[in-house]
Amino acid sequence: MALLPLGALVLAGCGIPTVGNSPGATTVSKSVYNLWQGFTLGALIVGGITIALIVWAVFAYRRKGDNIPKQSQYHIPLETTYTIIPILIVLGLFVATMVVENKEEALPKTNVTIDVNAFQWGWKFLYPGHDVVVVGQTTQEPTMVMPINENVHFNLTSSDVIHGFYVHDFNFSRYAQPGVLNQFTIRATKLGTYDGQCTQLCGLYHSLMVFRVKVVTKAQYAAWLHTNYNPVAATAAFAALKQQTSSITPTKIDESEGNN
Ligand SMILES: [Cu+2]
Repeated sequence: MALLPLGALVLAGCGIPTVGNSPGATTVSKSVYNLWQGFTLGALIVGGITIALIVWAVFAYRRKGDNIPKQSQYHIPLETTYTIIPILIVLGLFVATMVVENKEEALPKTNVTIDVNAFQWGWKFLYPGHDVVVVGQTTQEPTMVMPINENVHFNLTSSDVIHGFYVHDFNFSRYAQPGVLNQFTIRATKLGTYDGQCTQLCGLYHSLMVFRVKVVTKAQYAAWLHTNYNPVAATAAFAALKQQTSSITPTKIDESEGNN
């Protein structure tokens, strides 16, 4: 029984129901999806066995007379079993979660970096080293462009209050907090345009704080950077961001190479 959640995780590759989620468009979104499947199926199996045992006990041991049935308290082997099994299940869930979280938190070295800055009520996407900046707010939602099959390092900050950077198809959400630099790496594996939005109620036009993420090929990405080259706007945007974030001490980047 302890292996149930892990077994479900392993089986997740072959025709397991989606249980309300999808594999998404990144390496990590797929791991999160498989974890979700494992947790849900584990819960269904444990719940199913528990309900079956309750129903069986209700019918098999219903009152059959006035004699008190055989009592079996202090049954050490039984008590040990029903203590150890839940501990093993929790350990299995814990380890599976840790494996996926470590994957999500990994910061492999990469050449592609995007600075994301949230503000009331919009988003700024800056491309360091390329003099490109994309800004959009409320009714003019911005589109962040990123290359496929490439580890993209994100530096997420906020100019004012707490916002949430959330992309549904990435199965990923992270706070954008004033005074904090949140770093993460995303490796997109599917071309397409995905919806993103702020997930922290941040003021009057929170609901309009939406954006798009467009995953393109490497050639398209290079061409896009070239077309959007704007040193004047980018220099001003980088200077403004630097002023806001100068007091933040960034966390160390993992020096190891490797895929996210
Ligand atoms: Cu917001």
